[in-house]
Amino acid sequence: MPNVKLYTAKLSPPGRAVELTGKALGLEFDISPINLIAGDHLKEEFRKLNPQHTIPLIDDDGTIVYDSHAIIVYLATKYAKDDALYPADVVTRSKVNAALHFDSGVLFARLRFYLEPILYYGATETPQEKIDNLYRAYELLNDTLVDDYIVGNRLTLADLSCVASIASMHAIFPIDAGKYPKLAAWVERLAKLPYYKATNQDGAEELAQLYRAKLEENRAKAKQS
Ligand SMILES: N[C@@H](CCC(=O)N[C@@H](CS)C(=O)NCC(=O)O)C(=O)O
Repeated sequence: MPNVKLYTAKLSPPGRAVELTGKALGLEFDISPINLIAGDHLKEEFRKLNPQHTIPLIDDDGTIVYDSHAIIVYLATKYAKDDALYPADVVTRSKVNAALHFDSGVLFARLRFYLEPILYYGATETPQEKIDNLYRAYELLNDTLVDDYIVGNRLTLADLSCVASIASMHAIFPIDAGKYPKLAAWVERLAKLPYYKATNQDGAEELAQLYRAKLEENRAKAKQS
């Protein structure tokens, strides 16, 4: 089986969700690094693969799939040895799907709308509402966590997707375990995965460092002008 080609960046939470899924499935990727700050994703060659110019994207022997949630479902459906990560039972699967949409529409969306103005458009301040929305997202996930994992008591795609966004949020706005105890315990549980640090934690910290450096740079530029 040829390795799946993955266009991604360590900084990218959805990119890390795909890498985490690869590790959980025992899949190797041929990684094609995309530098978002340098605009690699806006080049014609990449736009031909994904007109929406987002990473991650996979090329599986000519089959192109983009959007991390679509990718991880594709990989688990095509390559998993069993249905543990993406349970076949229709009710359980609907719960996993709900969490994937929650990541897409709430967790990653709120993080993205917070970070993008600073990373790409020179913003020096953030409206308080955007920060409040990140904390509300913590609360929503904390309240969702009634078991050890997002769906029941075993790891599924739901966890791998959400933890990529949450780790990035946590590296910028640390999760207060007193306020969000179930969320903090869930992050600690996932952090025990043998591949977690290299595949998720390091990239989340790198993203937080870039965010801090950009904020400082934007503020210095604004002072000069
Ligand atoms: N829903 C998409 C979001 C992907 C996304 O927005 N990726 C960001 C990097 S973290 C990106 O490629 N941004 C560049 C752009 O939108 O032009 C997914 O889950 O893959």
